[in-house]
Amino acid sequence: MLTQNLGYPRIGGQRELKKVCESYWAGKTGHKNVLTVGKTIRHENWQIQKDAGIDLIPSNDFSYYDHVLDHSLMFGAIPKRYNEVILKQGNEELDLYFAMARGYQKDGLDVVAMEMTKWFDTNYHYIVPEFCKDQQFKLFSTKITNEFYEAKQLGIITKPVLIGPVSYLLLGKEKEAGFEKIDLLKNLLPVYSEILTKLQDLGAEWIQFDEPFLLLDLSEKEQQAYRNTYKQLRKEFPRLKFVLTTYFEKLGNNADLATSLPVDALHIDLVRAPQQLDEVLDMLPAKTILSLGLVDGRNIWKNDFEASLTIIQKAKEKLGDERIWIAPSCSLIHSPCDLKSENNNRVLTPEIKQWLAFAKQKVNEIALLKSLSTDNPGVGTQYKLAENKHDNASRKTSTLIHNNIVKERVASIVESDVQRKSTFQLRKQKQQELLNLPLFATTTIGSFPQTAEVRSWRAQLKKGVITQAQYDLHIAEETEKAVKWQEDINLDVLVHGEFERNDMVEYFGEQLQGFTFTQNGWVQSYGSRCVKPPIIYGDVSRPNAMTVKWSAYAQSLTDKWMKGMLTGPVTILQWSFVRNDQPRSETCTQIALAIRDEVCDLENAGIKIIQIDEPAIREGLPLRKADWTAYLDWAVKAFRISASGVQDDTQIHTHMCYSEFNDIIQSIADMDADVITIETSRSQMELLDVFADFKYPNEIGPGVYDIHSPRVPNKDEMTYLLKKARAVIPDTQLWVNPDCGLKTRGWDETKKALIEMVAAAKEMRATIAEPV
Ligand code: THG
Ligand code: ZN
Repeated sequence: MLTQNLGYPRIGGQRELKKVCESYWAGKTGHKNVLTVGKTIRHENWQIQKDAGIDLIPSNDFSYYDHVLDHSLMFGAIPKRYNEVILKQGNEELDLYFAMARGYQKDGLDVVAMEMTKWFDTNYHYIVPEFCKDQQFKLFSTKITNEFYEAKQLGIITKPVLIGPVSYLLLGKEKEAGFEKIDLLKNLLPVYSEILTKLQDLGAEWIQFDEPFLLLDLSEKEQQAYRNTYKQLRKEFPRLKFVLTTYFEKLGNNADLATSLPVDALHIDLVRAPQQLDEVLDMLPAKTILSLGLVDGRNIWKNDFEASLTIIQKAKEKLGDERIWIAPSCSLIHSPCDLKSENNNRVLTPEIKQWLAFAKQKVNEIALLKSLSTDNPGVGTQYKLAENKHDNASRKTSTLIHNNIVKERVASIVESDVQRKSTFQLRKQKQQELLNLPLFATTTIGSFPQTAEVRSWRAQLKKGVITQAQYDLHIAEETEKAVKWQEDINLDVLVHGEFERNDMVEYFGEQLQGFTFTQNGWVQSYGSRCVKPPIIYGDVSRPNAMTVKWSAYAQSLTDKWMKGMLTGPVTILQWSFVRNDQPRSETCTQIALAIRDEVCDLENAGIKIIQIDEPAIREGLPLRKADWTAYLDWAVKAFRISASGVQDDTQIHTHMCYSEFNDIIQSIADMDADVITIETSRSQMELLDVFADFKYPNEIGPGVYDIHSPRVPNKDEMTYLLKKARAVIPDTQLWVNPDCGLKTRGWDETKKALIEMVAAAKEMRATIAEPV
């Protein structure tokens, strides 16, 4: 029996990689420094895993920005627009790499970044490979062999990790018509062969091929691609050993396919899909090793050793000790680094802390499970088992977790709690009477720039350098400035700016019962950007109003309408570490009730426009279509519970910022928000067609400019987009707003852009007054 890990967090225990990269991008440090920090992190990670006793330690799981982008660079899949970046004197491979990730604006060049999108149903984002019709591949970056060699010099024979050829292609995007990306396999496979040859020559024994697409619905052609690919690689490399890794779902109807591929080991996710064990055990070919993904790579709960040992025992009986591996369910990049960094008992209490395991603890769990599976585990090991039983039992019986009032409230939800009092048509009339907004009403999505100064107040408050009262005063002044400025430029519906908030989920987590949070539990979201997901450990309730104070204060500063800003239940769920002792739908409903109370409190405080953001509703969609309906049912219901406590004349907004609505438009309509604002500018309003074709009945604010770039759009660009919008959606349904919140932007560009946006809306209104 061996243990393996599939990937280790690469941001560094103190986010060293983030810090050095951002400092490099700001021109404050040299590229050598970035490479040095990277090397230090790799060495530390390997050492941690070696010390824990992991047998197969991964390499090439490290990345300076994103591992999918690493592969594009490795295969030379570099879009032509970066040619000039490559040629610029003094540019390193790292500069090209970052240019692909982030765009390149210097030396008189202006090259846009590659697209970024969600990694399956996680909060990790990858850089989408771009393929053209005659796409060629050739070995470009040798990072994978360098890192293998680097570890070998430290005395560790690692298991290099590659995204499998089929998944790599399926992750990409066809940038022109006339071909199918999967047809590029024949061009791509020779580069895999070249890499495998080099790795074999350097002494690699095992190669990990990540093939997460084996968990999705596959076409006949894609299935055939799998068969051909692994048949060919097997034939070319009879001596190398392959482990094929699948994660995030059950193999389901691809189990036949996956178990028939000629590999030496197959990894399956038994945390997400424990039910697949029996089936896979039955189907596995006679010599194939089964890697049991038992330790949850996507959550922070301690493993339940007893339960895991039962599974291991079962697999052992069927396959024998030699054909069993123990592993995390997926790569640990979705886990925070080290629980030991949590040393503030007031932030994370010792009682809760004993229930948790972060990446460093998880690799130890994997090694311990192996020791416990031997026939005669030592006394020390047995003690660890007892300790684990105790910790898990203490979680099950803790008084912190259960709140009967919450459970009863969930149980007593009735149909009327899930529905607004009247139909949208009636609500629209009443809202129009009360709000009296113009056509093409202007608003923003909620956040204004989180400047270094605003962040520094929060840091000073945490350190005790300033008092709560001083902090509140700063926030009040910043809010007042933002409100006055919005009045000055004549926006119709104002926002308070969210200066008091860190992250849109963390802020609510900190104020809800049943949630706790960490000081240093960072997880990579994209590139150098990280998030610190709250931990939902118990029944969720809202002891006090969370946002009323700042919203009511902002409303008191103006005669215009102030929009209240909340994060929706599905997004709070999706971006937190969620308890695993009850269905996610149950936890989501509890959050929905808490948000519903907040919505009602805002209304009572005179806030008549309330936005409930749900940017993550699509990301939570199950990977298999067959599971969509069940998810959408409870997710939409949760939103409706949160939104339905108000009077007809209170206007509920929602916001989403992912570009694919085609497949869930019915569910979006079922959410029944009075207004939805969405990201559309980058697709030049094409996205609106879905709403038009569907005859979406409620109001829509299609984003008229992209907030992800510092570039300031002008009025004409925005009227152009608005005219495109009015061609498919009636004027009476349209709002005018940016694509998303403005917290990552600077004030200067924000002000200029919004002034242009208001001018565009005015121009649109003027065209209505004209006789046709
Ligand atoms: N919050 C959470 N998840 C998210 C987003 C979010 N997932 C999708 C999308 N937005 C990802 N985008 C970002 C954008 C910015 C940051 C993180 C994810 C970010 N993080 C700070 C950093 O790394 O410097 C963290 C510092 C802080 O929290 O103050 O800027 O908005 N949960
Ligand atoms: Zn958004």
